[in-house]
Amino acid sequence: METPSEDEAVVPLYLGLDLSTQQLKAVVVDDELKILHTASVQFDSDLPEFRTHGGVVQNKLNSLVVTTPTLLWVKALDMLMDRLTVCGVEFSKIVAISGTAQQHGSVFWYKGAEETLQKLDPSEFLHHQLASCFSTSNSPVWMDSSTTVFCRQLEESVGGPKKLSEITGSRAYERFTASQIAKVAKLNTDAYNNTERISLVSSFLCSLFLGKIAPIDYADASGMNIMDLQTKQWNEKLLKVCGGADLEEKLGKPVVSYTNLGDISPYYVDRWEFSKDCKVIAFTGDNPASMAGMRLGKGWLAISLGTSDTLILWLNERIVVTEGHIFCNPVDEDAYMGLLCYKNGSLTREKIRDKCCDGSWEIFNHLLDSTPRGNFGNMGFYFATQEINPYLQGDYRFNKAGEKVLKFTSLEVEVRALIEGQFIAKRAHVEDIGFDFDENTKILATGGASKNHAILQVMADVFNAPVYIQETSDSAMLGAAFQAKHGLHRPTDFFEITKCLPEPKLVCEPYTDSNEIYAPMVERYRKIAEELETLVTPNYATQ
Ligand code: XUL
Repeated sequence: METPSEDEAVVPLYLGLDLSTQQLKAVVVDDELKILHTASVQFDSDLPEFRTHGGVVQNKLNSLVVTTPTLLWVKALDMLMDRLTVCGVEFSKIVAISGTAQQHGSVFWYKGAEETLQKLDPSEFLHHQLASCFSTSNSPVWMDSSTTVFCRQLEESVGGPKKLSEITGSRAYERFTASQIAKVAKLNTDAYNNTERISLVSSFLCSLFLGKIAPIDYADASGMNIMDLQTKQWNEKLLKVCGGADLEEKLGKPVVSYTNLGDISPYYVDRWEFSKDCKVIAFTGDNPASMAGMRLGKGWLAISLGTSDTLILWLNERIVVTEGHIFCNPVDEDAYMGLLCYKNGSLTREKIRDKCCDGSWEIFNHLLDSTPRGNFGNMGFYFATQEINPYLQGDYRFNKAGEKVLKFTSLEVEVRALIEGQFIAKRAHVEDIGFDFDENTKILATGGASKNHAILQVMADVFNAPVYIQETSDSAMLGAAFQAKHGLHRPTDFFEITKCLPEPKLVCEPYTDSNEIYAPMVERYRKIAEELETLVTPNYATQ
């Protein structure tokens, strides 16, 4: 067999897309997963005709209703393809595509839409051809919280929130897709009846590349409140409550997250000169894709410190949780992932920084470093906005004797109480969601505050585990590109595919007595949270 000359040798490229709330982005990587090109389309500024703010439209009569015009996403893809061309991307070298999108949002395809997708004219823009393909012109997105009544119905239909969580991995949440579908079926019945298929935002974007309605992947399907995590099938009772007999058909059968779905639509071959052999790998939600992008394996826990703090972790087994979410694992179909979201992240940290340190992180870090681990037995929990887990708002301070106090004796005690309190609560929740802490536990810190060494040291101590950081940002988009290569090369394992990438960097290790100090404080937190929560009645509609 002749070896191809250098000119003939094809250098394979992979394309990863990310349809998030405010923008659509793409990355092209080479076979070593090195970034070659990126491009993006900002919804508010690049597509002002849709009049979105932060990529969404808040309903004027009911602020709980938050949507995005579906056609905006289609038009954004037309623009993104142009921008990738301008960057010099050689589409013909792309061998596989995958993608990710904001979770939970839904797209309602009008009758006949799949046929339109199959017969796209390469001389026309997508958004011209798909203009009448949606039975609801606005897609509900994850920021919508208007479906409380449907959430309660879902829970009641199976025997309560715990039972729903046992089946689907989460109790009912307004933003999850099942209650959103139930709302359309009940309140917009004509549109529902005229709907041929329902996609998640991820599988919708995938459909545009596949030229037919793409299946929903297991990981993103776990954010719907309708898939049985055990059997990975839609649950019959829940199908019935949400839509009725035909909902199963409208959703199609879910698939493993790294499924190779086949060849790209001829539209891209003719219009953008993609190879006709380019494969489309199932698209997934942004949190599962982030897990892939961070290459989070067994024993790893990712803590993202941003506007809202988010924890993602690898789970070998699933347990039933009433707080937090269990999803199917996007890179290993036999495993699971845990997701914990907190509303009080950096804004709450900044509030205490402003109050105690004149807005200076330098002073904040100095105060943090000048107090001992364990904070003389003082503990504080600060919820500037209504927290989901625990369901509390306000500031709660406790002294060594466990008495509630209005103020601490010094600013440094307040600063340490905030940071320790945030991590102590997270450690309790991580334990509750079934994560096994042992000597192999490692933490990957990401997000804005992951640059703050003093905060990371407290993280290492409270979790009694080493803390690492990684250079990469845009982990969801990169995860999609890695998944493109992974899906194409199955059965090779995901971590084998991505081992060419640099290892995360160790930044902090826990002191040897950390567990002795913090394990009892985690127990104290559990009791405090339980007592405080019994004093409030949750109004889940705000979540
Ligand atoms: C997770 C969630 C958000 C969206 C937005 O449950 O609602 O993280 O995925 O990107």
